[in-house]
Amino acid sequence: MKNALITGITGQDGAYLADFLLGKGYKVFGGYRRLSTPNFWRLYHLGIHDKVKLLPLDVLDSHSISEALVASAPNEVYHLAAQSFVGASFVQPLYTSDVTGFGSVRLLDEILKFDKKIKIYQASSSEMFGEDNSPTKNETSPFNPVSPYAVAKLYSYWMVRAYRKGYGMHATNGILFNHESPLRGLEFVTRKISNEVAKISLGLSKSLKLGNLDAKRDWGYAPEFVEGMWKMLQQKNPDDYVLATNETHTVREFVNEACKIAGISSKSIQTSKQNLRPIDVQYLRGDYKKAKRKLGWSPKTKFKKLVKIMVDEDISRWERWIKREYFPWDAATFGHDSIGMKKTKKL
Ligand code: NDP
Ligand code: GDR
Repeated sequence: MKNALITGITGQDGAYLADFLLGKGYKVFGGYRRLSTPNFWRLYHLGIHDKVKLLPLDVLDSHSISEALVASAPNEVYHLAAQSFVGASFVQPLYTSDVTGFGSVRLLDEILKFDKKIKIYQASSSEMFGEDNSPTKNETSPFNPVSPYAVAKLYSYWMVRAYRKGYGMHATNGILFNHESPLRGLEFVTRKISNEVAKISLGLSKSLKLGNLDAKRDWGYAPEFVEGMWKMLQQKNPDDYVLATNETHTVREFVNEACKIAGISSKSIQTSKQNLRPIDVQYLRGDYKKAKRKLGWSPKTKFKKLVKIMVDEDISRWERWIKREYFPWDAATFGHDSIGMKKTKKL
């Protein structure tokens, strides 16, 4: 039996990857950072909270990383932990550099000291390509990062390559384009849309305020992308791979499709300057030919199906909430301004 350590197991990808690896017979250890209120809803949602071994691991703290390595003795480490929200990286550039940039090096260095044969996956990002006019991006496309998040990710990307070449470590960069799901965090645009459109359709909200509606993204389905991460670490040699769908759509198209599915008018969608970034990547579309050729990986869920999965699930959750059903889910504790919330009894 193989052991896997996932940093950032409480996030979208961490939860899906844990589920996938359990299905492959792995013993799964998950690093989480201590919060005042634990954030395990995704693991409960997938029914795997008691199947994974949770270990305190904050990438700002090398000691906690080395303790987690000793406790898990991993064959494979999936490094997913990050300050992953591009918008927040403009407000917290130093913190983002520390967590998303230096955090990876703390991990690489502890692995080098502990056992350099451990295979490592680094969660690199399409955001690293930044502003560039080429129609699609692959593993050889130039990087031109424009956000503090992307700069921090690019630093980690190069450090992974330096440790790979310098110390012969099996360290791989997965350059993943946006991938979404009903487990996506509420601040990211797809889930913000699916959640609010679901509420509007049930009379629980009146409007949705967004930012740049013209931005284009290559959106895939997260459970398929975590399988790609695993495939990368099953290769004899480490390398870098793009995972994407090779389709691109505007935020506006996502809104329109979501409204159509929920049966509401897209007139209730507004834009607000508050949701604009100082600079935004306008266009992203990935070329996953290398992953297809070498890993046998291809995306199955495309744009319309993805939007439907997300909107249907958020409508179903809010319907259950209206019926006073309690289950693990983020949105119920997120906004307190909905009409439905006022109906709840005070504790
Ligand atoms: P999430 O934001 O859902 O998850 C991020 C995880 O990192 C959470 O578990 C979070 O914990 C954890 N984390 C944050 N700070 C620390 C810290 N200081 N120490 C330890 N853990 C920490 O991201 P995703 O699951 O969507 O993405 C996974 C990774 O892939 C990230 O690195 C992201 O940047 C990258 N990526 C994501 C893409 C996507 O489209 N989803 C595309 C390309 C790259 P907590 O729950 O406590 O906040
Ligand atoms: P992104 O995802 O920045 O691509 O990073 P996000 O969903 O935040 O934004 C996508 C695009 O939508 C535009 N947008 C808005 N975004 C948010 N969050 N909220 C809004 O109200 C809104 N209105 C318009 C954004 O400006 C942007 O153009 C994600 C993260 O998962 C990263 O960790 C990952 O590396 C990249 O995807 C690939």
